Amino acid sequence: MKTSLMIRLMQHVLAARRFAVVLLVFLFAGSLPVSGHSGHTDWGPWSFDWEVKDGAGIAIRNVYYKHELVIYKANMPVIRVRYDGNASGPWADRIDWGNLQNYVSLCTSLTYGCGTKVCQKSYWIGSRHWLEIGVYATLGSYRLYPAWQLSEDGYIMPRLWSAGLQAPANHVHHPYWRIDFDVNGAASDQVFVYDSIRPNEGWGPGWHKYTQELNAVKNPLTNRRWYVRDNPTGHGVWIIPGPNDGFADLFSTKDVAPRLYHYPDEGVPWPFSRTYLMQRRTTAAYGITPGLPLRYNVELRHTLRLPV
Ligand SMILES: [Cu+2]
Repeated sequence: MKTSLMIRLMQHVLAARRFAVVLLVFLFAGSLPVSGHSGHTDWGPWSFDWEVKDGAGIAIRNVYYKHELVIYKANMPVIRVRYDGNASGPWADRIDWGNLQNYVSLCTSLTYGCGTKVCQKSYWIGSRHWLEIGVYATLGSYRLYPAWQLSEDGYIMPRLWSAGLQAPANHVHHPYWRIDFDVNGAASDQVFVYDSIRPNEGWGPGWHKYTQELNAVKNPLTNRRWYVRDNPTGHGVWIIPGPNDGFADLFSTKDVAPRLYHYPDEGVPWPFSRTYLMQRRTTAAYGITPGLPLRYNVELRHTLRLPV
């Protein structure tokens, strides 16, 4: 079973004037602590650090696309799991270095190996060239493979494959990705949402600018998607739900949650319990923000196959 969120890097989509690109990236691309659980990758137009830290699976950090900073940090701090009838759990699964198995020996098309537990490989799917960085973890009865796929033409796909049963019942895995966008640096980032039925509010048909922290859900009927952009340059990142990402439910009521950067929350592992979701900080207007952490949730449903 797998699930995905597609993020498309794109330039200048919204009605915005183009200014000279002022790169602020060097202010924010601080050096990474050196340990065996981290490294650096240059591949095609991409340059990023990676790390296994804070129970958040495989993270990418200081992500540059064509020499422009787009993401300060992106990881998967938790996978919440709910079993039908509470047959087991609920669980809040976190993947740390100790969960990782020696996967690299199984890693085919190996292009950039990283020690024994982090696999990087590149391959073509049709005419698109991809780099994938992933780790293979075991937690209880689960086998999990979280990965990031980055394409030469600007897609990032956070992925999670999983197998295994903790209890003989249908259940849903909810992976949460936490993405701290710093498009062209941390200053002046904005978040927009698109719905096909929204009248023009001045940003082009369908677009609405978020002016406070909020929680949102996906809506395929209106082709809902999000766009994080750097206001001065208009450069930005699309957040496009994948076709099999599922829907929010009573256990997991939010799909997308833009938040102001708040170091005490961002610099530590996932601080929440199995049943408590997201942050309840007071809302604040943002036009100019120091970074924009955004959380994205999908539902990965595992249904038992009935004996025949
Ligand atoms: Cu499962």
